[in-house]
Amino acid sequence: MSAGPVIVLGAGGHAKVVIELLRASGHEVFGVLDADPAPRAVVGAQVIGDDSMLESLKAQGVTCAFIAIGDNGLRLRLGRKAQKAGFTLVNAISPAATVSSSARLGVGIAIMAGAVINAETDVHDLAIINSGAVVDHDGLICEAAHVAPGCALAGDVTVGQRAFLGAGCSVIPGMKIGDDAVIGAGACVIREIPAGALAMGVPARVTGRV
Ligand code: JB2
Repeated sequence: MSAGPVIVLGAGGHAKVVIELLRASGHEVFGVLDADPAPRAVVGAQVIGDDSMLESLKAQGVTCAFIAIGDNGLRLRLGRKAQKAGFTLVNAISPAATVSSSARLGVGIAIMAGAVINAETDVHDLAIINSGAVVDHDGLICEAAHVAPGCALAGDVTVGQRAFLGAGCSVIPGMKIGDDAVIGAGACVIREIPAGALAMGVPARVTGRV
């Protein structure tokens, strides 16, 4: 499955995982752009410059991009910027992930190995469903949210835009986690979490604002 070569934005830890994922899902990685343009390899893909190269890449026929940056707000901004510049955001979905045929996926999404997306779940643009995370039926993962490794979301859970669920969180059915909320690793969410709240613990309690 190749929509043409893909330029990856970001050369950090997340990019390592994403580049391997793109290759495993049949994409050719053209190269990497980073805020630090110093030439170097990221799991075998070359850093070729910074984001100012986007226009010249399009002229070379590179029209697909992937934003491989963990920061949710920055990933969303760069994704929209790349789309405005005429790039198609591809998805990076591990062949070792299980995605229901009734799930609805946006663009620019990473779904890592071992993740499970169950029936009639929506995953919006630029979200990350990290390794081994489970999103049960009727979930709603909004734009640029990140569900970290090993999270377990029961049915009908909403994760707001740019929200972050730390590694190993669990969430009981029907809960809503607001936009930009941050849930600490290992927390168990049994009440709704307001937008912009920081919550942690078992059961999760709001301890502040992000
Ligand atoms: O505007 C930008 C920009 N700003 C920062 N454009 C481009 N093209 N690149 C940018 N960067 C680059 O993103 C930084 O120079 C740096 O190389 C990279 C971020 O790397 P870092 O290793 O700090 O974070 P990450 O986003 O790759 O990974 C985080 O998120 C993942 C989901 C880490 O927390 C990981 O552990 C986590 N798995």
